[in-house]
Amino acid sequence: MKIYFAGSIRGGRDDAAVYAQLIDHLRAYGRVLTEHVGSSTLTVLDEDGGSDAFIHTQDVAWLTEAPVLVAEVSTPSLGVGYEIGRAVEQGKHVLCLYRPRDGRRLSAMIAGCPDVVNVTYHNLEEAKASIDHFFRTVVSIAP
Ligand code: 6IA
Repeated sequence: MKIYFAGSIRGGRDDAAVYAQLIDHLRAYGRVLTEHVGSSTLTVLDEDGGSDAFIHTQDVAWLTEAPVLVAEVSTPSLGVGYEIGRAVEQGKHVLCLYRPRDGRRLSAMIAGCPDVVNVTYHNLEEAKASIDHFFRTVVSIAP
């Protein structure tokens, strides 16, 4: 199964290490098309990925290929929100993982979307267990 993992890039790289761990866990369920999102060397100003138009075209093609989108949404990102919206419109299975922080709330457009499985987690073990539950009960596949 192809899996699209979404995480902040230009929105900020504070959670890059979390993305890498989640991507690693997702590999038990299929091929993660967007492994670069977890890269420890990728920065908000990175210019090695091609033009913005190329990145957009490629990512939308990958999103269209994948029946599942898993997004880590703790660091707000325009790109991640856009990908979630397009995945919902395409009828994908969508899981959003959010780690609460003082003084912040997840966008109502994600938290209030009935077509998204929204999960709040506090540590990596909880996030991984939520991924397992999502694949078992929503996507109906085992690792
Ligand atoms: O607005 P943001 O940049 O935070 O949006 C992040 C989301 O958009 C991610 O989930 C990615 O799927 C997608 N995205 C944004 N920038 C790139 C990108 N840049 N490459 C691929 N997907 C991207 C070049 C990185 C390259 C040097 C490895």
